Amino acid sequence: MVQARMEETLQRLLPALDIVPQRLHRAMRYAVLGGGKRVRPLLAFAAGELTRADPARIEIVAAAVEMIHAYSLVHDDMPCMDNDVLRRGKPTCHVEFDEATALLVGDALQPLAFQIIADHTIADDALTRIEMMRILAAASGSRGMAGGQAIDLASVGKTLSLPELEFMHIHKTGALIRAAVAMGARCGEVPEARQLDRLEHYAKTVGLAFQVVDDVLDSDGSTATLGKTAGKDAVQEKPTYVSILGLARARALAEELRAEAHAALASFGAEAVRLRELADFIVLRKF
Ligand code: GRG
Repeated sequence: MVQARMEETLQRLLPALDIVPQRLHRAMRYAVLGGGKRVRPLLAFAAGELTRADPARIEIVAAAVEMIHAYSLVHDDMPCMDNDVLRRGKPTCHVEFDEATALLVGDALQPLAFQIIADHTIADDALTRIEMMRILAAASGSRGMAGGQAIDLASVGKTLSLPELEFMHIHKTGALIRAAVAMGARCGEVPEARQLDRLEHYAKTVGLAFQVVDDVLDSDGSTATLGKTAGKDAVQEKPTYVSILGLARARALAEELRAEAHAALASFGAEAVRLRELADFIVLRKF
């Protein structure tokens, strides 16, 4: 099972608790281990399965993406951003430790993600390995996740059009999801450009679907089930798919995106079964 394997991999790749500075390492492990759906690792494994990649390679790529994701959640929860106290059913990192430590957790997890990629043979040739680092760096930076977060922070209390909302989410949430698929696929036999295009389309579509469902769950789910504070978007006056479309149309959009994701995989055979299952999971999940 991917989740159990990821837990073991992340345990191994994170600095041990007895290494100085112990408190920072404890906080890094707190932020990464023992929680989360591991959707990005699941996507990396599913894409790697499509290209017959060695799971020992995929787990490294998946761990790198998950470290970037975990850092983004730690920073997002801080008082200067979303100011939340609950994440993955536990107190957020800055609540459990302190703000300076939470900041440092992000500062340290980001380079660790790139270090583990550099330390392991995740593809046959050096150029593909560099390309994978470039994909992760671009997905994380100001024209990817961090840029999407900047737009998100700037849009509080504003009305966004649907294309503007989509632009924000393609960056904030979608970029890292696309990177997980793109990197997972590159761990194996190099896919043809046409196959990569189809995978990219799939990843873009499930990335958006993920966010639409996240908005639906925030509006419709409970804090206990989600493990994070429900109903926050409305309280914080954040534009969401639910605030723009209403709950029923947001749900319908998620279904349309699920169908589009399946269509993007139509030319693949049984090797894409996990990617199809994940498109279903992302749309049908309740947490
Ligand atoms: C701080 C640079 C920086 C970026 C933060 C990801 C993000 C950008 C903010 C998180 C805020 C948020 C609720 C985004 C909506 C979608 C999302 C990424 C949810 C959290 O991801 P999950 O559901 O979390 O995969 P788990 O805990 O399952 O890993």
